[in-house]
Amino acid sequence: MTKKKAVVILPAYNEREGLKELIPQIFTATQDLDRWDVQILVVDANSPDGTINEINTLQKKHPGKLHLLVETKKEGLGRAYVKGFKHAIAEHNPYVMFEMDADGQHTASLIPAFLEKIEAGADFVIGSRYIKGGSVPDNWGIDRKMFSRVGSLVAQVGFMNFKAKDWTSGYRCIKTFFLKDVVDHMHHYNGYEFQIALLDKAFKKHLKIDEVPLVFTDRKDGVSKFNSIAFITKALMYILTQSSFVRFSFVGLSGAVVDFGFAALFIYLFNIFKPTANAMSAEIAIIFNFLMNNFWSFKHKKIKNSFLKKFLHFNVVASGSIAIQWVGMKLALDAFGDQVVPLPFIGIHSWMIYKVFIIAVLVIPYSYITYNKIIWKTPRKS
Ligand SMILES: Nc1nc2c(ncn2[C@@H]2O[C@H](COP(=O)(O)OP(=O)(O)OP(=O)(O)O)[C@@H](O)[C@H]2O)c(=O)[nH]1
Ligand SMILES: [Mg+2]
Repeated sequence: MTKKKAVVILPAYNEREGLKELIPQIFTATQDLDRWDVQILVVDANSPDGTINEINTLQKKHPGKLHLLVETKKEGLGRAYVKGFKHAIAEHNPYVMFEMDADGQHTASLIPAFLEKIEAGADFVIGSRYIKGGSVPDNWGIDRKMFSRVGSLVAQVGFMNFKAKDWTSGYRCIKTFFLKDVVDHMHHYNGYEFQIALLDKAFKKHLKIDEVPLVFTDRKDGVSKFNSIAFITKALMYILTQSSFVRFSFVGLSGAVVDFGFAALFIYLFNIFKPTANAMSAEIAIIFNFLMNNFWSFKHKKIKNSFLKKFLHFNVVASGSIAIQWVGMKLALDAFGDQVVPLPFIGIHSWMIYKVFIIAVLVIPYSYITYNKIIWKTPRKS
C-alpha cells in the first residue's frame, strides 16, 4: 500500500539541543505507521547556535526524510510557517502538515493520535490543552495559567465560537489542500497571532475541526521567543477586525443608530404617527442589518440564492429579539423594580441599564447564533 505523506514543520530559532532530541523521537514515534510516511522540515531562522550543522549530521542518519530550510533572518513564527508550508507544498506535496514547536514542549508520541483523527475525517486537528486529558505544566505560576486560560476564552468569546477549545495551541495537523488555499493570504500575520488567524480561516472555509488532548510540558533547553505584549495586541487586532461576531455586534449598534435616526426623522420632520414611525424605522434598520451582515460580517457565507426567503427569515429572527427584550424587561422590572438615579442633567432609569444588559447578554448572542444556524448556515461539505 502506498503511504500518505505527512511533513512535520518545525520552526526553530536557537533550538539545537531541543531538535537533537526531538527529531529522533518523531521518527521513532512514527516508524511503525503503515499508512503514513512522516518526514520533517526544519525552518531555521539562521540560528547562530550551530543548528544547521546539527541538522546536517542528523540528515545523514535519516536520508531523504529530514529537510532543512534556512531563512535569511528571524522574521517571526507566522513568517516561518508560511515559508515552510510553501516549501513543503513545492518540494514534497504532502497530504497533511504538522505545526510543532522545536523545543520539546510538544511530545512526538502524540503524532499517531492526530493522524487517526485525520483518517476519521478531520481536516484540521488541534493538540488541545483545554479538553479532558490535556493540561499546561504544573510548575506554571497561577499568573501564567490564568493568562493562558483567559487568552483562550477571549478568543472563544471574540469569535463567539466554542467549538475549538484551544485557539492558540501551536501543535496541529492540517490537510494541505486548505494550506494551499490560504497560504497566500497569511503574509500579514508574522508572529504568534498567525495561529489564531489560521484557525479562524479554517472555520470560515468550513473545515472539519477536531482536537486531541495535549499535555503541554515545559521547555527543557533554550529560551522562549514568545512576546506576550506583541501577541496580545496583534491577536486583539485580528479579532476586532476579522471576527464575524465583532462585525455583527458593530452592525447591530449601527442598526440601532439607523433605527433612532429614522424614527426621529419621520416623527419630527414628517409628523408621522409615532408608532408607525417606529415600525417603519425598525424595518429600515432590519434591512440595513441584513445587507451589512450579508456583505460584510458573514461575507464568507454570502447568500447566493433564495435571497428573499432568507430576508423573511431574518425578519422572523429579528422579531424574536424584540420578544426577548419584552420578556427580559418585564422580568427585570418585576424582580428589581423601576427606579431613577437622578443625575445633574438627566436621570438614569433602571430600564436603561436592564436594556443594555439584555441586549449584550441575550439579544446579541441569540441573534448571532440563530443567524449562523438559519440564515448564514455553514454549507455541508461534500
Ligand atoms: N524560524 C523561526 N522560529 C521561531 C521564531 N519564533 C519562534 N520560533 C520557534 O517557534 C517555536 C515556538 O516558540 P517558543 O519560544 O517555544 O514559544 P512558546 O512555546 O509559546 O514559549 P515557551 O513556553 O516559553 O517555550 C520554537 O520552536 C521557536 O524556536 C521565528 O521568528 N522564526
Ligand atoms: Mg516553546
